[in-house]
Amino acid sequence: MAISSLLLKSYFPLICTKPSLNNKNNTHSNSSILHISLRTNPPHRATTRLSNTHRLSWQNELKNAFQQPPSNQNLIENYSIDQIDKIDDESFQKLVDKKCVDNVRMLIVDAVQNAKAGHPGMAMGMAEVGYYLYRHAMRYNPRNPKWFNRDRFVLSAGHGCLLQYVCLHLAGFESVQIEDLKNLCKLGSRTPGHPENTVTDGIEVTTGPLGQGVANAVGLALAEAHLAARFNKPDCELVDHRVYCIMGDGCAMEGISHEAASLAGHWKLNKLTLIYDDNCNTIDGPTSLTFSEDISARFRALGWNAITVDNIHDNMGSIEDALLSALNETRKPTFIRVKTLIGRLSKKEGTFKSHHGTFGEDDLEEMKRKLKWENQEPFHVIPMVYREMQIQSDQGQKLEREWFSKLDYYKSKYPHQEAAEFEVLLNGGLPSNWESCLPKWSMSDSVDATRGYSEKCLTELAKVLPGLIGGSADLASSNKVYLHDYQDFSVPHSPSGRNIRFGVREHAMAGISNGIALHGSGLIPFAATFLTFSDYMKNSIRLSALSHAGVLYIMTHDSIGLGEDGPTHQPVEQLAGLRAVPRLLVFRPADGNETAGAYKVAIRNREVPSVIALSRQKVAANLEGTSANEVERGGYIVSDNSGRNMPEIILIGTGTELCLCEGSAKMLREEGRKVRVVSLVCWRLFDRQPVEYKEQVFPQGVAKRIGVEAGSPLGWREYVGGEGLVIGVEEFGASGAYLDTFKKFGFTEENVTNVAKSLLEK
Ligand SMILES: Cc1ncc(C[n+]2csc(CCOP(=O)(O)OP(=O)(O)O)c2C)c(N)n1
Ligand SMILES: [Mg+2]
Repeated sequence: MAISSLLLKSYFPLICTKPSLNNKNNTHSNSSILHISLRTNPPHRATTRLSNTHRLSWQNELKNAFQQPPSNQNLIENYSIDQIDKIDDESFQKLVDKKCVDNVRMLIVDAVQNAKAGHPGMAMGMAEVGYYLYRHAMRYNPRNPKWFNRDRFVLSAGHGCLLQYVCLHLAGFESVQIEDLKNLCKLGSRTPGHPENTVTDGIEVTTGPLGQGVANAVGLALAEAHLAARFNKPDCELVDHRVYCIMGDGCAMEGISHEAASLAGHWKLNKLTLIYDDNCNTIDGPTSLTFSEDISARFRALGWNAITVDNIHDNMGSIEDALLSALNETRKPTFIRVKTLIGRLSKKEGTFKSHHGTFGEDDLEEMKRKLKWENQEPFHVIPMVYREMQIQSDQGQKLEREWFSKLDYYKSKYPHQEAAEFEVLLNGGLPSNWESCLPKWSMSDSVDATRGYSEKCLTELAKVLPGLIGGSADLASSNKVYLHDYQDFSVPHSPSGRNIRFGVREHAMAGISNGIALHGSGLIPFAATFLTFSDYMKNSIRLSALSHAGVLYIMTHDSIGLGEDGPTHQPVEQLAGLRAVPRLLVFRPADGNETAGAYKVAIRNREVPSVIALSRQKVAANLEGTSANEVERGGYIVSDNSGRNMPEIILIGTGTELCLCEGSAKMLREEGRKVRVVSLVCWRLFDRQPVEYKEQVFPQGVAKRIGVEAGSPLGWREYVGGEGLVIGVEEFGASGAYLDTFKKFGFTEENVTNVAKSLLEK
């Protein structure tokens, strides 16, 4: 039996009285609603019970619009618009939905025409889906867009953002007014060319680079599954929301979506629903040029529940059936492949020409004629459309209120461990005085690699930070990031586990981590791999910074000092590239204490991602003169024998090369030289210091400076100045024992000393 008929059998009446209206232009009351009832188990489709006032207020609008039966004749049986008052509620609602979708499409067209920019194709093709989600399926409260238990929506095909902006507007989000739709893509507007979570309330994550949103959605769903397992009680489900994500052909082609989908299937994230806009077109032409695999079969093979909706434009109810199937799925994420026509309504319908750009005047007229929209001003909204959307948002507001009562109950019933922890998470995940857990090292402690000191930091942090969760892309033992006191995140066995096994999937790891961070529930994700493979996840790291996702990137094997694995594994240009990413904090700590200091700053800055670059080779636990606290300044004086005078030379190091600078400084000082050593552990933080402080560390009068870092010299000129020298790596490294490799590229105390002497003698 078809899914739809199975579900139709489970219909049951649900009457909801409408709470009071707010500011929208209508005066109707006591309507009942058609929606998916999520509050029954298993979820059902609720039947329509429309009040007379509600019907009356729509009647004229519909009569005018549907003089002729809509092209989709199967919408209602025995069609006669003159008898609209006799049409059953469900059919009536279908006409209402159709009219609302028409309005959505026209707003998209108006916005593009007005801005003379934008991407209407996907937005018009997916208008039914977008409308349906915001009107009938999702739980959200526009009056509190950050309500914890809201459903999360991700538009992985970010170029289609107009669809989301229009839906947010109609649903009553303050962040998108008609004025904002008119300002599409304008500088400073709340409706930028791709959705940005830091600009527009109601946007959960920043999307645009195709495929990223799929990984973000997996991260959001993981966060939900994890928190539900940790906090829900048989008598109180505090964490219970769904994640909806729309992806396009481009997302389907990008590798990151495959990596992320593979994990979602493996993790059985059944509350994740991915809706694929199968419109057979991308920018350059039809997908037949490049894409011929059976994508549903691919998702099925990855462990997903895969459904196809092939006549959405004619039958909006088909998406409802698919969403119900997703709701009833308890072991798999759901993939809904929706066949759509890109640019639906326009003359360019079904072709890649509608992907972006405006419409010709004749096309515009034709579109208006088809929808009986000729007499409407641009950006017209039928008042009852607001009303429709408000039904859903009112429902969301009610659910939110109920959730807060639930939270009160939870706090009274489970006040200790659970409620206290949940409260910490809701407040951002940082309990007071958490920093004091960080280990401290003294000069008598045995040597280790900075990745080893990092492991000790993580072990302690996990005990005090209830939200610390993360893992590695199959290098947990090399990166030393496994939280030994905790289980793996694994469904169904241990979804409360805090070790995430990402497998060899760096790109998805970073995208998923962004989703976890932006779940906004105090989870603090970390993601680890070798520094050289940061390139595989670079765009996601960039998005962490752009979208204020405080992910900790723990990148070990941070230089040619990793030795034997050779040039393929030896990072050279990565530090320079990462330092160039705006906002991103890149730390390269020199010893145990600087490692602890890096964690302190990275974790404290919850809206900024950090890279902590760590060594494989061993260094002192506490190099004399270093300080965990000074790390927040980004650079500081570690040692100096010049007293009140200016030093003759400054040796500047980061990470494992700082001890080379110290060793060399010792040799030079023995020869009577006045030498200063500076640790430049985080360039960006140092750059932000006051001019006086920077002058104190690097006095202009001291032009003889040497930068020592086993990586690309790019960027060092800023610190060593015009007369200074840089000892860096300008090749791809070499396979060999650590000390041999270091020697080959000049990273020895002797070489640093010789270079310093040559500079001093100039
Ligand atoms: C990683 C990435 N590569 C390229 C682009 C540029 N781009 C934007 S939309 C698009 C075509 C996407 O096709 P599809 O997802 O099918 O969207 P549709 O044309 O159907 O709207 C491309 C290549 C991008 N945004 N991200
Ligand atoms: Mg497409």
